[in-house]
Amino acid sequence: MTDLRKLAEAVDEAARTAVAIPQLTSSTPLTVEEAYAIQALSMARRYERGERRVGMKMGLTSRAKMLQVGVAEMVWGRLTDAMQCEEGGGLSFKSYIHPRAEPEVAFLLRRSLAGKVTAVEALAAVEAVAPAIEIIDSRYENFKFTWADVVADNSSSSSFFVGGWHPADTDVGNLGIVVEVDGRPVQVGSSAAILGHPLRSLVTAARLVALWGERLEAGSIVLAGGATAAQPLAAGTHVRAQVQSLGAVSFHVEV
Ligand code: OOG
Ligand code: MG
Repeated sequence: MTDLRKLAEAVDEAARTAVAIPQLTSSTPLTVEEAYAIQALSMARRYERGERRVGMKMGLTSRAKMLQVGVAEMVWGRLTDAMQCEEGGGLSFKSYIHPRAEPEVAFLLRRSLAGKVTAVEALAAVEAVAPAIEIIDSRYENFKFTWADVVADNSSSSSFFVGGWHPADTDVGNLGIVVEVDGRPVQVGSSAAILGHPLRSLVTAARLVALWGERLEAGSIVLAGGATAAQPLAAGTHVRAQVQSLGAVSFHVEV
């Protein structure tokens, strides 16, 4: 029988020490169900170290993202307080393996959500919306993985920045997005790239977590998924994502 606990320890240690590992599936065939069990076990190790769950992230909700990593299925992962970085602050490059930044839309929930919900119900559960940047850092060598591998690895999530919150009725349907590195535009897109509308990602998030007996908690943050391809980071650079109507979110990569 596959020892899921050992595999959870391997991805957790890779994340903790910033040392890449071979894909789990290169030595162990895994179903996506097993992969989500590994993710839960590896995140449990973080909670034991004192981290607190603050939300969830959706991933591979845009074509740009799916094409970049070669996985055509949506994924989700768990966010903890230790993963949230101060907007405008620094990111320690050496704490990551091969970090990338991607522009996202964040939802703050005022009511819990789970299972099959309509877009109207999902919107009614939203307290506020904000521009965000997720730092993804696959724990696998060469940033290469299968669907099961990436799920087991908490869907590559490693850190995130959230900009200023705006009222829930702010339309996030088709907002222009520009990611800049040192003032140069490097990625350009629209929030409509996220399943046609980021709210659809929230609807999907509620459905997917329920399959694993979870719900999106009141007070938690949900990241809708990258709207453009993710930008590889270099030490010493300044990264800024500008989202129309929502403002900017930025950080600098420390050497
Ligand atoms: C997988 C995680 C995808 C997103 O926003 O699409 C993701 C990856 O690209 O490594 O976070
Ligand atoms: Mg993401």
